[in-house]
Amino acid sequence: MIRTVDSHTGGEPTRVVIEGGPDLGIGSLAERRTRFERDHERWRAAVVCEPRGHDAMVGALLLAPDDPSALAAVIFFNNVGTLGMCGHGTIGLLETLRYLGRALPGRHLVETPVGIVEAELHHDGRVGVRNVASRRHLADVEVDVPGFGRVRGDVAWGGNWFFLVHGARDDLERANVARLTAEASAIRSALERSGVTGDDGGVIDHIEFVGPTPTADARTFVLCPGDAYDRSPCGTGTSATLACLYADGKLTPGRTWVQESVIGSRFEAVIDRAEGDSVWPIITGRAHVTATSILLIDPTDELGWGFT
Ligand code: PYC
Repeated sequence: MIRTVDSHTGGEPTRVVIEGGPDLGIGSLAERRTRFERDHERWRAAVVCEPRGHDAMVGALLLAPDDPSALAAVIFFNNVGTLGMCGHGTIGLLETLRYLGRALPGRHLVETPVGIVEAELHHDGRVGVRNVASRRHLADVEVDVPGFGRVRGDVAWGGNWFFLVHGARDDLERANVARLTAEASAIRSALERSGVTGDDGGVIDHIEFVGPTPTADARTFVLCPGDAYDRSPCGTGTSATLACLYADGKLTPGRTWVQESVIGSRFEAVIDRAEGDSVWPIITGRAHVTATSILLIDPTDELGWGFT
């Protein structure tokens, strides 16, 4: 029996596991994430994949924090593996903990495998997440993408590795999701073939198109590692955008940046601090609880451990 609370943040779902998760032993959260990836693949798929979930579902395994002053520790996961950090998921987690009576308005520390983030739960329900240090690693990288020609973009870290494509060829509209998905997926494969990685050797598994819109500073389409697109403006992707804008001298600390998703939901973002190449963004959005559930795994169900 696995107890969960579902929410969505700007349309992107988060399923927080509050009871019934695997025993990951002791150690740092990064070590516990490695154990989770090595030993609990089936459990991950059972929680987020069909028939209980779907490709866009992001899970959040709630764990005891190492630091007793932190509110929680969390490992985010999706249809194909784990994530370093997740902005929309952290907003969903805080709303879930508020709903459960476990978080009051104010500032809370949340441990993630890539560092501690600070989440401020506002009285009106908005949540501001001060993300891990974000930075641009490579500017103007050119890759040959079969079927799409030469594509240029920046490689940046926002808690996950992103490739931010310069100049989207399609409008960033829902009607174009299939084409945007095909192009982003081809770009990700091309980057992998060309050996372009993050500065820690990390796979660039998120692809982001950024384009203009009359209703915000930018509109984005983000393809996540398992080929689902982010319905929200993507918190870690927005952080990567801010890092690139800062590196180009186009955004200074303190100025609000509004980023819109391909379905029109919005995050407000601001660079709270900058030092050297790094910026510490605060991403603010709102989540809503949609369900509380007990997930059951029938041992006689051949598809009960999930499928994609
Ligand atoms: O909001 O950071 C985010 C995120 C990552 C993957 C899906 N959402």
